[in-house]
Amino acid sequence: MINKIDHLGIAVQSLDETVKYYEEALGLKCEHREEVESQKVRTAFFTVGGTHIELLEPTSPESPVAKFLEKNPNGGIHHVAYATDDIAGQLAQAKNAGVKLLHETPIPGAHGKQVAFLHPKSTFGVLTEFCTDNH
Ligand code: CMX
Repeated sequence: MINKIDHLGIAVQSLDETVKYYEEALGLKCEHREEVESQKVRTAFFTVGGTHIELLEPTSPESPVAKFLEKNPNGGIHHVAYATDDIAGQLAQAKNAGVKLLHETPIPGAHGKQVAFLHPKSTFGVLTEFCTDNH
């Protein structure tokens, strides 16, 4: 079962510049920064209600986010992440429905969460993440 939208991932060219915008223009507070080695990104998190905004800056040209920014140089919404207590069950349900999985089993993400992605070509254009519900 999906419990809630955990976060929206937003690709950015500069974490520092974008954090400044979220803090100064929107009045939100950056609560957490973390580099996620496995995904080659630096992240910054904000909380809005029970949901988070995750800013993503690539740390390498091989990062999936670097490729996204090549195509979308202004940045933008990169993925929607759903919190669940059962990633394996959600992946199985999606696979049975004919969706292409990017991960057959979860991998480590930010905040010590396990994460797994569905290919945007089989989710009507939205890169979709399942993540554990522990934050
Ligand atoms: N949202 C929607 N569509 C996207 C997309 C995104 N974020 N990223 C790529 N696409 C589209 C491209 O525009 C392209 O479409 P066209 O063929 O119409 O041009 C197509 O997907 C490309 O597909 P591909 O060649 O199979 O894949 P890419 O090499 O471009 O990589 C993807 C795309 C989604 C497979 C890759 O980014 C990936 O594996 N992502 C999962 C992991 C991830 O994104 N990690 C970063 C965040 C980690 C975190 O939150 O900590």
